[in-house]
Amino acid sequence: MDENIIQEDIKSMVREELFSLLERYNFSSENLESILKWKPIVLIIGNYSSGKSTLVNELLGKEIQRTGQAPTDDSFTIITSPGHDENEGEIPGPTLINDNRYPFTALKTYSERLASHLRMKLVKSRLLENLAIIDSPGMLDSVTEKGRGYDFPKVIGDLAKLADLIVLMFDPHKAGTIKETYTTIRNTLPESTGEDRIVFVMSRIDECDNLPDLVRSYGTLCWNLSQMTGRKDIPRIYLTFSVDVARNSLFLDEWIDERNQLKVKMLEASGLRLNHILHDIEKQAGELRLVIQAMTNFSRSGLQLLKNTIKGTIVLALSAFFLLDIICQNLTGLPENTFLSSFFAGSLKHFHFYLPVTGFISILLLSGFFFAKWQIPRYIKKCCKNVDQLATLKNTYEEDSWERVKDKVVSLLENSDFNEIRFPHKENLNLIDNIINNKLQKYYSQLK
Ligand SMILES: Nc1nc2c(ncn2[C@@H]2O[C@H](COP(=O)(O)OP(=O)(O)OP(=O)(O)O)[C@@H](O)[C@H]2O)c(=O)[nH]1
Ligand SMILES: [Mg+2]
Repeated sequence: MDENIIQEDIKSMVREELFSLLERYNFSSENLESILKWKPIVLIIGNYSSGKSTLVNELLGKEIQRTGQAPTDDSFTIITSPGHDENEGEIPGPTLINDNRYPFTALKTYSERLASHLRMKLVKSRLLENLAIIDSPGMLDSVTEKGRGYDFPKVIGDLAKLADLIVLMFDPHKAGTIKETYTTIRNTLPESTGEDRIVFVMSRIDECDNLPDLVRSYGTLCWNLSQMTGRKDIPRIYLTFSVDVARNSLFLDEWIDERNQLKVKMLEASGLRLNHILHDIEKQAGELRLVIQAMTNFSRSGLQLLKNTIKGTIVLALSAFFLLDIICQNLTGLPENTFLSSFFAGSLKHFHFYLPVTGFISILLLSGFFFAKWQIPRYIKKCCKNVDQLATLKNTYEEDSWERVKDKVVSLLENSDFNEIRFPHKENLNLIDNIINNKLQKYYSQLK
């Protein structure tokens, strides 16, 4: 089936079925909405002067980005083609983050400094009709958040969530030793994207004087990467150089093809879009499911508590019905004839019901009051304290997801009352199970 049709189908399923569930359980739908609403994205990040902008220009066959030795560009530039009714030109950051047509509104939460270091360039190019490329400021060693004026790794993380492919560039001079690169690889990327969406590149290899020099740089990068990612295997690292600016070197012929393979990989990123969307939906739906499951367990035990209370109340109320007048008679001498003695004597009158019925109703009222004012708040408090007991976790993936969402469950519980216990969470659990087990699987099978 055509990928656009599948994407439209997924979009309407998510908007019609998943968003209302997300909202019900206090999840934001902004992340999913962002990836659903726009085109595929390739994000290029890496050391300053590693050749990011050179690669962009080469890919597009035009000098779109400024290049140069030393940190040249400290802005995020989103490059894509103009829409049907638009012209080539530039959209400044402040406009971009306020325009709902684009998936960058989440960047509003950062300081104005980011908006002034963000722009979109609209460039007519067939390659960009269904693709956007983000060129980013080079990663540096010495800056702090204060220096940049915004939380750089966090912005990279937010853009990485949107991106279908992330090209992470190094150069032989600084093979994985830059501090911001370290933070990004160690912390930011694992939280924002899957390993399969990252492409590692060592560019400017023509600057290695000879093959042993290249091997040393490659080895250093591999070692640094293994320290940063904690992975035991070495991911594929594209060894490339820009033919246009490369120095002449004898050994380059061997690697000339890698640049083309890298470019093809970047241009094919749009093909990864559906997989990315499905993966994000699955992750979000999985987290939502854990919350609904916890609320279902909360509801089930709460209803069990209600049942037990009702049972106890009925026993107590019946005891009060039959025994209250007997107790009163023993204590005060009144009434002269109790309900039971009149019943067995066959002289039952309506006034014999007064005390029993009063006792019965009083117990019902007291019990209702006790349940609402004491038992329910105590039960909710206990659930908040032992929130882990509400989870039903099948594997380590779910255990990790639970850690991310359990605060959400606590906050739902803290704001809950008896209505939350009676709410049919089980029905929502069936809905989310249907989305995860049937609908998403159907879409995955259409991709194959
Ligand atoms: N020899 C050689 N020089 C390159 C290569 N790629 C880029 N350069 C040069 O390296 C310098 C930095 O390239 P840029 O493309 O500006 O690097 P960047 O990663 O965008 O840098 P920032 O925007 O500052 O982070 C420029 O002078 C490029 O001409 C290459 O493969 N070989
Ligand atoms: Mg640049």
